[in-house]
Amino acid sequence: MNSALLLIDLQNDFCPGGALAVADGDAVINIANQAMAFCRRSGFPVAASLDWHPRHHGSFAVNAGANVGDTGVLDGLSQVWWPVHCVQDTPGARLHPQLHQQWIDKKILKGRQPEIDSYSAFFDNGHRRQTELDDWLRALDITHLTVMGLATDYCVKYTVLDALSLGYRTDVLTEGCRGVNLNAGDDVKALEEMRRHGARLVTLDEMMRGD
Ligand code: VGL
Ligand code: ZN
Repeated sequence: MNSALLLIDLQNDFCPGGALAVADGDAVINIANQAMAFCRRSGFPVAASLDWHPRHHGSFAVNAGANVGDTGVLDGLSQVWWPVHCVQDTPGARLHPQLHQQWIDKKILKGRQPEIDSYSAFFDNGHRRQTELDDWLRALDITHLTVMGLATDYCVKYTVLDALSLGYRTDVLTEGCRGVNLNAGDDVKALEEMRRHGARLVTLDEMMRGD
């Protein structure tokens, strides 16, 4: 079985001090470094997604004239309004400085189209366009993914659900995930939803043992 590691949005804006900070978000950087070190020893490739929005992105509350955290409609799809975050080429959009990013084999930039959001690293939220990720994984004959990152209840969840529907055996490295939790417990619910759809919830030890 050919495995790959997929790191989701380990960017400054999702870490404490950032524009869309996830509580304890920076605690997962060390887990990502350990998981990447294991992958290098095992010959498994590492991909990382980055939320990469233009300044006029439609998901930003200020651009919609709405309040952060409320829900509205963007191009026909339900949309949570977010603070301005991960604007292309700004410090907030950079990968966390402690992440060993020289070990990343492929970066996937998402959320670049202003009229649609893109939580998943595979597709935009309307499943209208694909990123390069699936083609890249298929070219390497990858059948098994381990996914971790920020945030559990948005980008990790939608990436994992798409990975499962694309046919990947998908493990979620739970220690490496933290949630936005607009509502208390959203992270736990998201993990349960991923599990129900066929994902396996694993620890770093389990990943490294290869069970
Ligand atoms: C994310 C909200 C908005 C995420 C990205 O990475 O989970 N969440 N943009
Ligand atoms: Zn975003």
